[in-house]
Amino acid sequence: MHTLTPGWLEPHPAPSTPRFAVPPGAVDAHCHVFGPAAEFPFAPERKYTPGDAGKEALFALRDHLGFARNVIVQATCHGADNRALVDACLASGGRARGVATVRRDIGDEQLQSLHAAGVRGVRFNFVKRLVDVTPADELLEIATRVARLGWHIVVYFEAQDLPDLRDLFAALPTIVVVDHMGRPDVSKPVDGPEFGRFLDFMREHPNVWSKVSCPERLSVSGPPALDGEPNAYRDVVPFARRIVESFPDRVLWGTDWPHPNLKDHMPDDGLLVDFIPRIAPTPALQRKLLVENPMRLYWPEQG
Ligand code: 0GY
Repeated sequence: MHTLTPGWLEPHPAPSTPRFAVPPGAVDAHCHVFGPAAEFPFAPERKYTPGDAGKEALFALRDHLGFARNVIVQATCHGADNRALVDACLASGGRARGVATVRRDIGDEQLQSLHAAGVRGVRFNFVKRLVDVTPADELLEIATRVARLGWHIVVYFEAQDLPDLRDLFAALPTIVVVDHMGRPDVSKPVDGPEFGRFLDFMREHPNVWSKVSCPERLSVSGPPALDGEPNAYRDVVPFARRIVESFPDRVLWGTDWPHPNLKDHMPDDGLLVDFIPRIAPTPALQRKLLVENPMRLYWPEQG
């Protein structure tokens, strides 16, 4: 039995039914599975130890919130051991695709078998509290190999690190999907230089997409998505909405269930879904964000 990271918060036990009905075929394009550890042990090099959050609970949440599909993203607590992710994708009956973590020593046959399971991308994580640094030449080598499979790269970094990383990102030969808007400091102005740098980066690189996810992680002022709050995380809205309206064909949305490493509160996932029409205010934008864009990236054969 693992000892959980002190202060670890479990996902909301009874998420509300969203008031916002997601369009038919909607995709939750950012979520995770953790373990169960007895079957899929966590990686020795992990920086945190979560509670189990397995595929059954994820698929039950998908159905409760009204989503049709999931994109399951490998979390750092499982390192480059993608077994829990693969197991969940295979168990989903084609309703989940995956984003894996791989190292440069992975064989071509292993890559093929990840593809067969439904993996369509690899995640490079640059958040220092989550991972040790991987050298840029290793990342470029991996990106070149997975590009041949038609995969893309998902990158997770914090806003202040973009200037150091942008040359590497610009060299990636694939679509590049940025997690959680590049983690802007939402206490700064939406028209200020830091967020402007991110918008410029997207403008200059048509292969860069953004997940407009995780207001619960980015919000400074709240209020939290709890107790029926209809106006949660209002400081994040202008940032996400700006990206959705500027780049409507390059945005994705996800719950981030089971919300690793939150310290303050665990959001009601139903209220997180109610956040969507505030950042994508028209049915056309909602369809792009929740259906057309993720289908193009993860289920292109069904387009
Ligand atoms: C997220 C965010 C976090 C964790 C991970 O792979 C991970 O461990 O992504 C975080 O702690 O900010 O996207 O789930």
